[in-house]
Amino acid sequence: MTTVRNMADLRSDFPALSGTMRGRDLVYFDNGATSLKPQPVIDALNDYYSRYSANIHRGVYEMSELATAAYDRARESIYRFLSVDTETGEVIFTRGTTESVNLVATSWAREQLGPGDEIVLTAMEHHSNIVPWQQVARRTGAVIRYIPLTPEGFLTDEGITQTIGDKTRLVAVTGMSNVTGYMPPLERIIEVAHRHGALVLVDGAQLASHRPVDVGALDCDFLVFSGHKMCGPTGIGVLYAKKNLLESMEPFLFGGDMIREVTLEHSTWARVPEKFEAGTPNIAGAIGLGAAADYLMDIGMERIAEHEHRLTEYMTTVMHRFPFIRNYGDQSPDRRGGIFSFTIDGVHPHDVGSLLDQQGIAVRTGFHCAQPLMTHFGITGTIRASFFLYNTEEEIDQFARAVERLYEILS
Ligand code: 7TS
Repeated sequence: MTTVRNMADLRSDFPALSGTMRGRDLVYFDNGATSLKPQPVIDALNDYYSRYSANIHRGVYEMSELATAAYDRARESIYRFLSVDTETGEVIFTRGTTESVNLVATSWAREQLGPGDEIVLTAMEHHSNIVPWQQVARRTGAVIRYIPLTPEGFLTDEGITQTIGDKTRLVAVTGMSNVTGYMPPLERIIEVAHRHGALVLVDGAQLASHRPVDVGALDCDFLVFSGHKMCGPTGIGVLYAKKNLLESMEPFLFGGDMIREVTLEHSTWARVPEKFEAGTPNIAGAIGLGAAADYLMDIGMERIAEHEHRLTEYMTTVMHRFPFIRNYGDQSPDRRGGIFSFTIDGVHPHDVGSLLDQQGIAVRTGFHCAQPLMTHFGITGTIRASFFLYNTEEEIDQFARAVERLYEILS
């Protein structure tokens, strides 16, 4: 474990931050899309590829044993990251959030749901937490219901308790909106769902990288997230699930490594988690993700959350000085992650994004894979600045100056 480090010193861990974009010092405000990678993660990948890039679970030689041990250690890092009780919960490595949702949709929902059963979602979900459930509904006859949103894009207790009922079998909800940063009251949703005998899947794609998550305390049945948004590599992610569910579920993919015994006629499955990790997994990705989780835990997720909280408050103060911007999902700070989405009167978000790019500032513009939420707000897109541990108030000042200048040019 490292000693407590000054947040400002952490910037030197991220090689990309000393680079430029369009000839300017990079200001990276697109962490909602993916995060930059710190040197320990790059080193872990490099180490695997240069020293022991053997396959796992099959070698009788040292290099393969090293790779297997590193892969297993990576899973243990995720256990610690999520405070998993391994008696009752398990972590499956997948390609990312999207694949994890599809795994649950295919292996649990398609098998378990029938006509009239209800799947409860919200209209603020990322498409990857809507489209797979639409497919489940189409194939099983299950019905999708949405917890209503307030005009600001929030949930109310009334909406939650009136939408989740005895027909609900699954509630799938984001832990943090990737558009507004709004964090739904997960504890309450889980309590209400469980009271009605329904399971809960939390889309942690934004939450897990920015807030401490304790799956035992939360008591969610499934939690999904991606490595690349939390300082890890692309192509690797996690499905956490309660063990009894995974044991009763059908495998998602079939092939090598997930079997116990194969005959010409039939096959039996390995134990969880191998049952859900068919084929050669993303070994390097898992090792990199384990290093990312260790890195974040060394800094402390609470500290990261506090830092982003300060940045978001500062951003709100600075940006609300401009009468020409409209901020979406502005809310009480305790329900808000490090995301600031806005539009500028009379200006297309893409034009803002392009001019910011010329200043070396990376943001995302558009509908952010959340078209139903855009429809709810009556807009086609926003400009989104999303923060992480390495962002600073100076960068926000620079951003605000750039927004002010471009408004003069574009309006
Ligand atoms: N759920 C949420 C809440 C997300 O923000 C994203 C990605 C996903 C699911 C899908 O994750 P993936 O790793 O499987 O693609 N969100 C974004 C974004 O906001 N900008 O780019 C990707």
